[in-house]
Amino acid sequence: MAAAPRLAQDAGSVKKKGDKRRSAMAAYLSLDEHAKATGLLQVLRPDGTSDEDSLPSGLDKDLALKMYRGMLQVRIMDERLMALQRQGRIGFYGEARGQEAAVVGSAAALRDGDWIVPALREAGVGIFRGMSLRQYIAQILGNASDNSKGRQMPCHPCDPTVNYVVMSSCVSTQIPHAVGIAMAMRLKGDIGKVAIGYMGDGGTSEGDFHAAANFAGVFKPPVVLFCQNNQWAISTPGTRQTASQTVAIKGLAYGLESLRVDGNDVLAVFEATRYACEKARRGDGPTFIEALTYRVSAHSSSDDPSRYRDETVTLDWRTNKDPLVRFRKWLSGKGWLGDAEDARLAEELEAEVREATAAEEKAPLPDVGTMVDDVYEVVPRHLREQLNQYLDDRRHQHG
Ligand SMILES: Cc1ncc(C[n+]2csc(CCOP(=O)(O)OP(=O)(O)O)c2C)c(N)n1
Ligand SMILES: [Mg+2]
Repeated sequence: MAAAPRLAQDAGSVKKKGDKRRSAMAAYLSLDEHAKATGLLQVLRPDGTSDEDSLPSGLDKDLALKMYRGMLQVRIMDERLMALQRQGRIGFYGEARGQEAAVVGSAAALRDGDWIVPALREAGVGIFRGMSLRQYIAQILGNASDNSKGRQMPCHPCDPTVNYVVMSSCVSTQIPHAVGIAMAMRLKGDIGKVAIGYMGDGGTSEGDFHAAANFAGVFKPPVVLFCQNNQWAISTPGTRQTASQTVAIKGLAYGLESLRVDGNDVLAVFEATRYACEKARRGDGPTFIEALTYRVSAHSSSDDPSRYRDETVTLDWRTNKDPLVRFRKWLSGKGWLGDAEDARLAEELEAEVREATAAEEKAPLPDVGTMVDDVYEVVPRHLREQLNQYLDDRRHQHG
């Protein structure tokens, strides 16, 4: 898997003769279950060209530019926040660099009211769906505006206004939650919405993934399981992660329709996720999606990948397979994005991150009293006593 990702099954090659108007997705869906889980859906060619009739239906300039903006925002936000970590202004950061197409393509297929159950690299999904940059940065700083009141390590945002659930650091524990949320929605008659549960390739080796996939297969709730296969789980490459032919194929054993898409092709990711979401909304059950991409950055600000992997491979993905470059070429080929507009957009997004950071760095830390909030309906006596003792000690120390 890691060493030699399977080459794209060009959508053109699976079209039948005289079937010119079939989209790449429609052609892909006509494959048998095994072929869908082992092939690779592509809409954009690696050089940023496409066949006009292979494009997602309803894709117009507004939507395409919105997706591009979302991808560029993730890129710029990650660069800026990683720089802040290096300056010692935040404690930890995990980038989604090189994975922006998987992040934003899937986010664009969701609707308001859907539930988003992320892993580490999906903050861009929350932001695309309406979580504010200020809230994301407030959480990273752990200040008083943070919805979690500074209790989580950085990069664990949440936002109830867009149903963006806080991630758990424990890999894959979120997948049963996503399936459970979908089952609960159905039980409550909350129909027409989906829960999407994200994970990495490493996450699919955890027992929780298998328990969740089993529940999804048996009970068929409106859930989409979405794996960003970036071919590394910290220092473990995909080849040591699993002996399965692909990640997607694991879903077949649980009775899940499983699709494998080029995760650096935002339109392929969008099409596959939209298909899975619409199917779930209709009550036709869950889908497992593997988006094949590459982690071109370190695992996190605490990691140095040059110690365990061949960085010439990374450089190839970074320079020749960048999802932003690929989509930008396609947009410019359509005449929808020029160099000047692109530069203006980047400036605007950089200013947004700078301003949000400056504002949130000025905010105070959460009040220490909030430490005992939210766990019990009424704060129990022993916690009140501990808090009071701490406040007394602090008063004595500081006079
Ligand atoms: C249950 C558990 N085991 C190990 C870890 C340490 N850990 C944190 S992230 C990670 C790798 C995750 O890899 P993957 O699922 O591929 O996601 P990626 O980081 O590549 O996006 C590991 C092993 C953990 N957080 N939780
Ligand atoms: Mg991974």
